[in-house]
Amino acid sequence: MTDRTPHTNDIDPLETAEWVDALEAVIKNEGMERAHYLLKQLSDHATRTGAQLPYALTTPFRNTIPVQDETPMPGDVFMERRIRSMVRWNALIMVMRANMNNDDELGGHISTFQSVATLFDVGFNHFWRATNDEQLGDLLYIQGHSAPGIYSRSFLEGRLSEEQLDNFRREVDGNGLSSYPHPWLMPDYWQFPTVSMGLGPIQAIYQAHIMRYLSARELVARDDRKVWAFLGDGEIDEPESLGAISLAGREQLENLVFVVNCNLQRLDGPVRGNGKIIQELEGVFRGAGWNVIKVVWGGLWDPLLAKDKDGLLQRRMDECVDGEYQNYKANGGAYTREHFFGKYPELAEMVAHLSDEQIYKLNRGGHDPDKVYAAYAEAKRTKGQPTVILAHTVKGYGTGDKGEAQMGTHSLKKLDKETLQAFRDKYVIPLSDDELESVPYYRPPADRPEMEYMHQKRRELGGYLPARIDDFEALETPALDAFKAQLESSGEREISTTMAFVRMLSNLTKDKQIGKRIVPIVPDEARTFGMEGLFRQLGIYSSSGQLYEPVDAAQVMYYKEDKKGQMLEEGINESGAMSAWIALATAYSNYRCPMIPFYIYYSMFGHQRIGDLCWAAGDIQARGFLLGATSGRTTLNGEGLQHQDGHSQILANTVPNCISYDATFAYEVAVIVQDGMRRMYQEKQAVYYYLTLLNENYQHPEMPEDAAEGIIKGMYLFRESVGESELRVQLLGSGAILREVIAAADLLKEQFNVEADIWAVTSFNELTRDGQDVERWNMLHPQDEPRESYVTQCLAGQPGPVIAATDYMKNYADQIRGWVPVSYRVLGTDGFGRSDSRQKLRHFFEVDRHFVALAALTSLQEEGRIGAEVVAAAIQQFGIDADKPNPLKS
Ligand SMILES: Cc1ncc(C[n+]2csc(CCOP(=O)(O)OP(=O)(O)O)c2C)c(N)n1
Ligand SMILES: [Mg+2]
Repeated sequence: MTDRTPHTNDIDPLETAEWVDALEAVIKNEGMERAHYLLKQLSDHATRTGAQLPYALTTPFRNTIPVQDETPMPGDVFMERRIRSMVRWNALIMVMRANMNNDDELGGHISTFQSVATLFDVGFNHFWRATNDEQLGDLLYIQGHSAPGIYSRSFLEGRLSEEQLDNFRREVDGNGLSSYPHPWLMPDYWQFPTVSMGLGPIQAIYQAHIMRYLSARELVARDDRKVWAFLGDGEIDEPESLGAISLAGREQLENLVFVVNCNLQRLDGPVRGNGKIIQELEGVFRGAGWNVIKVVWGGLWDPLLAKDKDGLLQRRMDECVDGEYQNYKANGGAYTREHFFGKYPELAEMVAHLSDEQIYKLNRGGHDPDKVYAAYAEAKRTKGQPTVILAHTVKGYGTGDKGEAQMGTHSLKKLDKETLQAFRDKYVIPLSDDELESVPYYRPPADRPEMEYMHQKRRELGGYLPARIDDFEALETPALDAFKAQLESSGEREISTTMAFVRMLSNLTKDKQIGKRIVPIVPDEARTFGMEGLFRQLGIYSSSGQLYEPVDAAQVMYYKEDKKGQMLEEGINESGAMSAWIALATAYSNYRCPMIPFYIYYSMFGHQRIGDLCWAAGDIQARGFLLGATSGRTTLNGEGLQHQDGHSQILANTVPNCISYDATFAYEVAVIVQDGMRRMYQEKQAVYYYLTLLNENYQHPEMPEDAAEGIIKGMYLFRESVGESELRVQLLGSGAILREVIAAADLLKEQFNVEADIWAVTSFNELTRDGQDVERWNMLHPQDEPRESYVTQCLAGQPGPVIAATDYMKNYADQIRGWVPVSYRVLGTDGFGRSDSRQKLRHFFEVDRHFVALAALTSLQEEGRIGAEVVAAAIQQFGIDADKPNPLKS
């Protein structure tokens, strides 16, 4: 198909034709490869002579795979169409039923699945293997709001009942179906939470990356398993969708396939009304090194394109913008004849023999199973590159003039009677008009050929999908004495909890049972945390090994990249590192190979920066450790407002199955990590851990006897007062501020004759969860002996008021107020951080030893144990400016 269209800027059309003819002759006689070579030579030559070549990352708006190269679909097209029609039907009906005859406003989506149905169907029938005892299956990231269609297929397969379909979005009473893919709610079914737009694509990329990592380390066999991710074209605007595609290109992740459902619309309107999303994405993905397969036109266009000798039809296809393409589908055949073909008389002539109906039916590639099959087959064959399939579809396909390509189609929840009838007719569902009154599902008897065909296809592919493996073989995790070094005093040596942790981690990698399963992950901060020793010890995973001699090769701890590297260095990319962590933290399910990932990062760039991934990690039942290093608003001293974290603990507690701790001493870190491994990998509890680490160096005492249980529960008596004084207080502290609390206790004793018991609180969050649980139980069991929260158990009967101080917002410690049996006063670091010394910052935020002591004296004054003048004197003595501004407002 030579483009002989006269271009206005063509000063010598004859010469142009000669060049084009010459190229055609080469293609015909010597093949495409030779043509490529010659063009490359011409291009190189032109560049050498200084010519500015036109820059083209995109190809014309048509299918990448020429008709003659399409791999033919092996199945029974008619059978598959009937199956697909039934899937479409039940998907529509379940959403309609969820929104009929009730005021529950349950929602659901019709139009998305109707646009993507063929793309799923071809995959389910021909490509996607399930996991079973013999094989690990392909991994599917399903476009979240197309879930009704996936349920619908499972219903036809007999995996879901009619009652379950009726319970779509009715989950509370059990036996319901979740609105979107949520492994937490359907642990045997959904594998990946995708509905928060953008999280599916980035997780899929890192899943494919981790798949390669695990096989490079010989933990899981490398086979031709693939990760398939379905995305909306609107979803592509999320930074997470495109932000990591260059990694996939660079790492040559041939085990990754993106399918972008380009129905040209998002929720409010067109994705690119004034442009072409498919063309834009072609350029973007090609630039990132992907194999791009455009599936733009269906087979009904093939005869027309074959007739397009002068390229005019192609030109028309190229010049139309997406807003116009939406119009053609919304307004039908006559409109398309007039506005699309009618622009050029030659094109109008070309379709003169077609009826309006036939013009309307000229289909888009994503609705043509043959074109889709050819694209999938090509993706499956592709080596050395990830593949993106850009499939042109129609949003609300089949829903008539109420839904198809309409602006508001995303929110369509029901069809009127006539439209439903038309939908039934279009898809030949054997239900009468009368039967339609009850908006019924349709499932033929099991012995019908369609049913047998569908089961047969899945048998060939190893079982049904989606399916998630919930169980795994428990690991033998180390006992506490494996961490002997951390349980002992550090003596004179001053270290940080980060250093203590890194030492533990290093030792864990040498553990005979679980060493190889440990994966340290960093986003370009290993040196910050003193982890550079691990570079050499473990090697940094790199699919290409190390192709250069590192500049520090002569040093002991040189920067060692290695094909079998154990450590993951993901660069300045917290979302990517977190996605890698999630893939490893769910390897127990997706690879049947439990891994123990430790992702360590600047705590401020964790829950705050990538909170939605942390939330998804809860949903997906990730098991592993997140380490928020350089934490504490006043403990990370120099860095300032954007770095000083005084709230990640609060954010961590928003994830229901995230267990969070703010440790002070090395032995606490050891107890928490040891117990975490036991709970997650031995007891198989569906939780993950968040632990804050500090960069302040100090001496660490030996673990007090019997402290372990309290460390895990959230608090333990660190030091009991032994003095005789009548004036007594209970001091609570966590993280670095526990040390200020200890200093305050000494101050109180020496200068004010106040005795203090000191409680180390490792987790106000865990204490709160326990307290709330107990309170709830008591409310529901009024006639039973009330239970007592752990906080109350610890503090009841202890003399004096209670004062807590942490390096976090006051809310953090304040949460336990309800279970503190006496007066309770809380200090914390509300407000924006800033750079200065720790001492100055702790004074500024009012959490240093002086403020702790002042708070204790104030509480004693309130109880009438000391006079106001004692407190006033203390303020003066501590050099506190009583009129200093509130740090919250400074
Ligand atoms: C992060 C995020 N923002 C917003 C939404 C709400 N939302 C759900 S679907 C949708 C439109 C999706 O359009 P597209 O990706 O093109 O999918 P289509 O339905 O067209 O296939 C929006 C905005 C969401 N789920 N997640
Ligand atoms: Mg869309």
